[in-house]
Amino acid sequence: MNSLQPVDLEGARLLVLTGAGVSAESGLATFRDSNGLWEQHRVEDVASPDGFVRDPALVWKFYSLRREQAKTVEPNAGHRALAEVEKRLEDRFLLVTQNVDGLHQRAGSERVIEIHGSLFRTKCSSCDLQPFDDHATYFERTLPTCDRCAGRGREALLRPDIVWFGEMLDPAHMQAIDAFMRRAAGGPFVFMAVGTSGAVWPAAGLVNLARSLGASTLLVNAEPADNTARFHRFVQARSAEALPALFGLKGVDPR
Ligand code: BV8
Repeated sequence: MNSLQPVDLEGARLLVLTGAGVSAESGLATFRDSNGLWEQHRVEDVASPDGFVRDPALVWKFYSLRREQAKTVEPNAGHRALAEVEKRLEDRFLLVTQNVDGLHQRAGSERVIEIHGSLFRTKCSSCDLQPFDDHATYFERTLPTCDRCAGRGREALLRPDIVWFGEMLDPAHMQAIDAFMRRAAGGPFVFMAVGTSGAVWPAAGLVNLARSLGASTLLVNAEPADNTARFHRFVQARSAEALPALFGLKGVDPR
């Protein structure tokens, strides 16, 4: 059913999983669309620990370019609709995003779990230095190093605080998602995925856990995703148009 009739959220808990398609409406490239990020770079070269060891300057250039781009764009009506519905549902709402661009937070979302990390946070590639907010860009060959390691006589590069392929997601994030879903299982529970190709695990498997806990599941995407069949309802639409309508939000600035 492709209609944009509002989702029944009466007394429900709602978990929304977002992907690059939500930020695409703000002008940021997705990963797997034509002309997407992975057309310009091989995943293993710029989004894997081995790629960072092989060519850290290339990886820092890739993420520095994305830091610069993300700073030039604004949240769109899809981001704002999600911030709006969070205000209505409060602790009955959780936003889990694969996006690292910070646009959800800039739109006002607070109950956000960034399961793939954040573009604007940097950490040490070697020690357990507390990751820190960092909007700097690193295009030169001289790359940032960890002062804490230097104080111990070791040289260690700083790296983006991003979950790369082959790296575990933060167990605390997965536990928080699991706890939210199990609390939701006792009553009306809606799981919505928006703007994601369902290609990357374990994010792509969250719909299965939600279904096993009785959720009604809805996919909102510009085209069918790899896991469309796992959703009770698929709305083929652009997220910035669909989300305000599905949440029954009149007057959310359509910009
Ligand atoms: C893990 C970094 C356990 C952030 C990302 C070998 C070894 C280890 C693991 C694996 C392995 N082989 C496979 C795996 C699992 C692997 C995986 O899933 N691989 C896939 C490719 C098969 N997963 C992992 O490695 C994960 N870790 O499994 O650890 C482990 C550990 C050690 C050893 C063994 C196991 C880590 C996954 C996280 C990877 N990091 N990115 C960054 O650089 O940004 S993933 C990357 O893809 C992004 O985070 C992105 O968010 C994510 C998903 O992509 P999407 O968001 O869905 O974007 P995409 O372009 O694909 O789709 C956009 C969709 O939007 C499209 O469908 C389009 O139609 C739609 N759209 C476009 N415009 C709009 C729209 N929809 C609506 N409106 C619009 N306007």
